[in-house]
Amino acid sequence: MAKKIINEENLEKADVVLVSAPYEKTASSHKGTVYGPEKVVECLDTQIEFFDRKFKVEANNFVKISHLYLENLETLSPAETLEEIKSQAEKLIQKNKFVFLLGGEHSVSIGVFQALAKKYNPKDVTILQIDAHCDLRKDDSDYSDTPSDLAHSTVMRHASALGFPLVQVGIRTYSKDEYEYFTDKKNKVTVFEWGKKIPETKKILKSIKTKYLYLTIDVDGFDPAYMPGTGTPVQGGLEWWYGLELIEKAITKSELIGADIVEVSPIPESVLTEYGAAQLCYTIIANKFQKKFK
Ligand SMILES: [Mn+2]
Repeated sequence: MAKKIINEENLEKADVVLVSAPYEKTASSHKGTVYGPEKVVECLDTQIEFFDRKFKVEANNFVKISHLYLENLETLSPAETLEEIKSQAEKLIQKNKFVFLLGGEHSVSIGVFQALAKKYNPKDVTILQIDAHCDLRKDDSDYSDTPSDLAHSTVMRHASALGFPLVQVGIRTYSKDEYEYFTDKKNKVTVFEWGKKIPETKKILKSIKTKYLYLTIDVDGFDPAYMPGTGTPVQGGLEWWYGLELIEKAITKSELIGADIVEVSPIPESVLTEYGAAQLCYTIIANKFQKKFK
């Protein structure tokens, strides 16, 4: 049998569990993020090179990676979906598995945030978010006729309410309410906006002050040239190597306790987005588990 990146069938034996959450109930417009996880997993299975250029090893020889596909999420309500993700993540986290969530729309991350908040004090965990959007809305009443406080544009407001300090990178659009929220110091949100000038990575790293780190990557945080397949693209995002450098350095600075990649919405003309997401996923795992490479 040929080797695979997803190389461990038994979740109990895994170091990392990729959790596929194909869900997009509250997305601003149905753009196909429900197909994101299976395309990313397909790329991991068939496209991504095993050999890691930084560490000069085949990371999948050292790290056991399993896959858990959450079925039927589209038949559940938003609240039921988050409950399902939370309870699955909680079980894995209790068994000391590294949960790597693949979305789906960004709201799926809320379930993992809630699960992490049971094991860790949120004050000790910075959530580093790569995203074009703050996702700090209280609800989506300004653009939806059926408002929900579980919409993908509210995900980081939930994280903030749980007590996690937030560092947001790549931000280039926000509402008045979001602006008021993140400029209020007591909310512990540090925003690095993207524009003509971009901050040095060391400035971003300096704003991560906790022992632990969680990474949430909305692929629209990257420039659409690298990640074109996403529901709400915005011009002028993170350059690929900049993003990788930031991620690698952040993992070196604080202990990474979980990660997600969300809002992959595959488009027929290009596999760049799912390929990029799969490469990020494998690279993050390699950096996280680099001590095993001996
Ligand atoms: Mn976004």
